[in-house]
Amino acid sequence: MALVTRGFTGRRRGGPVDRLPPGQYDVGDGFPVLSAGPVPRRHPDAWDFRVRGELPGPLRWSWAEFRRLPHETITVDIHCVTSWSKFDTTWSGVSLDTILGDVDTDAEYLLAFCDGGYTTNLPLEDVLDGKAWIVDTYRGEPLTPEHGGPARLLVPHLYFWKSAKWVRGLELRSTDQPGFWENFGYHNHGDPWKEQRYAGD
Ligand SMILES: Nc1nc2c(c(=O)[nH]1)N[C@H]1C(S)=C(S)[C@@H](COP(=O)(O)O)O[C@H]1N2
Ligand SMILES: [Mo]
Repeated sequence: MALVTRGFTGRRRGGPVDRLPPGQYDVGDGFPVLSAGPVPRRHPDAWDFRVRGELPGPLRWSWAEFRRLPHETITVDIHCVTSWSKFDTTWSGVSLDTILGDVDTDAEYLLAFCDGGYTTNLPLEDVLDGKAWIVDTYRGEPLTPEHGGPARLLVPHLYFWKSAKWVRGLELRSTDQPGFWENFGYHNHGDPWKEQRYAGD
């Protein structure tokens, strides 16, 4: 990608300043690693992805089955609550519209669960209609363990703590249950454009 066009390629907004939510800075080419604990290392053969909770029966995909689901390539800006933002990150993965497309549910929320025990909660309306993916590829390469490989959730319109690394599944719920950081005082929703960093913001 040509560096000279950097910042002028935003689809939603015109220039780099307009792409930076309040209180954020552009981290540039760096890609910080932020994890609350050790990096779980799981071989894809021992990985599966599950949808459980409020649906007629649980769903499960092995790694091979997951890899065969239709993948999309997404280029998005990401925003960490610790104030770095990174423009034009390119991922490939399966839309949650695909994962949840045939699910008959009255649930309005989900709790993503992960290897290592991390969780994060989201309203379904924040993950449907092209807003969230389970990604297994970053810049054309398999997602590294540090950044959540074999697969992570990607919800780029919310602070990056909602993009759960090492994700193993989604629990569909009729009630909202705060996840790991949400229980530690971070905002329940986490919209960077509204600066929803901490509970009460
Ligand atoms: N499982 C898990 N997912 C996680 C985290 C974590 O500690 N564990 N940290 C979150 C936070 S706070 C951020 S900013 C991003 C960091 O992703 P990165 O390490 O790929 O930059 O992952 C999010 N997903
Ligand atoms: Mo974060």
